[in-house]
Amino acid sequence: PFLENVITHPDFLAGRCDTSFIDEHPELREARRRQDRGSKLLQFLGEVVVNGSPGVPSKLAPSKLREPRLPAVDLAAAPAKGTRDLLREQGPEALARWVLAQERLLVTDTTMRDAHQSLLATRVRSYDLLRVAPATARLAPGLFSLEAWGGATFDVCMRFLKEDPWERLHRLSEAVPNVCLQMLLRGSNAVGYTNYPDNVVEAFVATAAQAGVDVFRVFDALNWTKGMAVAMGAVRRSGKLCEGAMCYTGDLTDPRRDKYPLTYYVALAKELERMGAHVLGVKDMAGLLKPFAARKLVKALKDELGIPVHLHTHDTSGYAGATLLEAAQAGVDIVDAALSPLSGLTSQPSLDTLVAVLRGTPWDTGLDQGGLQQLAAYWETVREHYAPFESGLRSGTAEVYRHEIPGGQYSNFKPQVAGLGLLDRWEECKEMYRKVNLLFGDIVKVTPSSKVVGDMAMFLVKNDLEPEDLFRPGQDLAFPASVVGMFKGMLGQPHGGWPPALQQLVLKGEEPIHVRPGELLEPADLEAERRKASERAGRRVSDEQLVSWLLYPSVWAELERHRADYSDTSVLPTPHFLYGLEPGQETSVEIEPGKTLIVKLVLVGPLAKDGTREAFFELNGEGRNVIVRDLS
Ligand code: 3PY
Ligand code: ZN
Repeated sequence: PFLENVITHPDFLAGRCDTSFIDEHPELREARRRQDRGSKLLQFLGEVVVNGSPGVPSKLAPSKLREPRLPAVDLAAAPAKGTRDLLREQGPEALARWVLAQERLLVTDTTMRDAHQSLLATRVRSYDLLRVAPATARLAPGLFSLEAWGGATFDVCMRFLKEDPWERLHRLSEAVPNVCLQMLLRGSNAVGYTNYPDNVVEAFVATAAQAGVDVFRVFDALNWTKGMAVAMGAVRRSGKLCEGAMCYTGDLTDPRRDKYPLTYYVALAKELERMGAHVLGVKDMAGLLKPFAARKLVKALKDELGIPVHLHTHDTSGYAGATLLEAAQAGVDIVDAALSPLSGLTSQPSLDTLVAVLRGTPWDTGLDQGGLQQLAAYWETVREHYAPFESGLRSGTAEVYRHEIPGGQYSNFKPQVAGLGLLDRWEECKEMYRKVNLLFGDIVKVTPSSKVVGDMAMFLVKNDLEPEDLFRPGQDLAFPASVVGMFKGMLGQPHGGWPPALQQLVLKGEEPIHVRPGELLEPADLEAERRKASERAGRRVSDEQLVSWLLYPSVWAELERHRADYSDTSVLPTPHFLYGLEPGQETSVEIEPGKTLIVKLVLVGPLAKDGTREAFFELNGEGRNVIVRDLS
């Protein structure tokens, strides 16, 4: 079987005749493991049927879920050329010049990243993304980019979805050859919640660029440009497009909120341009940029910059559509939007609506309404599969201007609050988030600084404290570790510095740092780390796996264990991955192209004395049973 495995491997078929890929794919030697995939998947399904899927708050009946209808497109026909072709052929500067030369408004579709991060706790699986990706390439080739990677997806992919984010990226990259794939990169925090050594950030960027990311939107959680330099430099060296993003907070229409005036943003934008950004991103992560503020901001930026401006906002207020229109009229080059079934509320405004609204105007996007509609129909059904992850927010609300919680955090903050048993104090938690922001000196709140504000808010509510109680003599509080780290300077420096009294209180005499945390962190010893990860995995790990290990060692190790126990469960259709099967229900699982398993759950046996149950399946018509410990 080894030889057969080797000569049928895609790398071999693609003409790779050096044998190094054999070392990179030790599974070739594991004929028995491969043959076992069916049993492993049955074991997984049996466990989901008996105990539910970990991290899924409630169970839907999989037989009641509709099958998403894929757009009818001819996949044999090559997709029309797009921005990705331009980037590959002419490089990032040419792409940026091309953007500036477009009269139409260009659009980034965020459905595959921020939209589901903001509405469905980042839970959309590769299965659902990849099925529609080839149709997306053909129905919307005129998009500027598809935001499909980074942000919270990297972590959630491994931690909850038990899939490899790198595989997601490779397969998206294959499926969408024509439209730039965009990712969100948290500067020195990469796709994590803490500063990493510079060489880890550099390795991450180089690996992501090679695996298929074309546009890197780089930001810093405190708008501290020093914290962005390493990541931006790495992106530029990779030959991909560097979007340096500044985060928007405060309110440019309110003269009393004067900490972040127009001059602050213009200076920041010019600094990012000087640092080598090919495009300036305006990242309005909470949806605070009111329409008339957008007009003012975009106009000033277009007057002052020589690079394109790309606006990202959230529709939590319900008015983000107006913000996009004002921005378009003020000359913004690119805006973010999401296909309608995953738009609105804490997500981006509706892409299909934007296209319809601009039809026939000078900003006409040129995107095909019918094609977008077909894609939207698919996503409408997919969203139903993830109903337990909905945040419960039902309408746009001006409350966002008060609490300022980022859209991408909202759908996570609520489950965190629930996890602490504070859901009945949800209103108080949102209000405390606001108070903590003011306590911290009115800071930029975006991952990870937003998480710190959330942690502190939950800490105060849980302990029945108000911000002013912190300064009561005799209080000796153990602040959350994330709060201590941020006040120590481990996420960089905020505009205007930290409030000194609070900083002293939190640090309890410890000295804060003022340099870039990356200057103090020892570079990671990449080869020693590779050896450690390889030992864990029982094989030599690739560069990609090494990066996963460097960023999330225990989460990655747990994913490896999951794969060893259950094989690659990302092949399971979402209703079955999340909710199992019902007795009598049958499904087909394509475990690799052209190889399909037919799985039927026959019944689940009674609870045995040893606390287990037997689940009876049919696998390709043959009876199979698995034993599952009942955890209830
Ligand atoms: C992220 O960092 O994941 C965000 O979406 C920030 O807005
Ligand atoms: Zn966002």
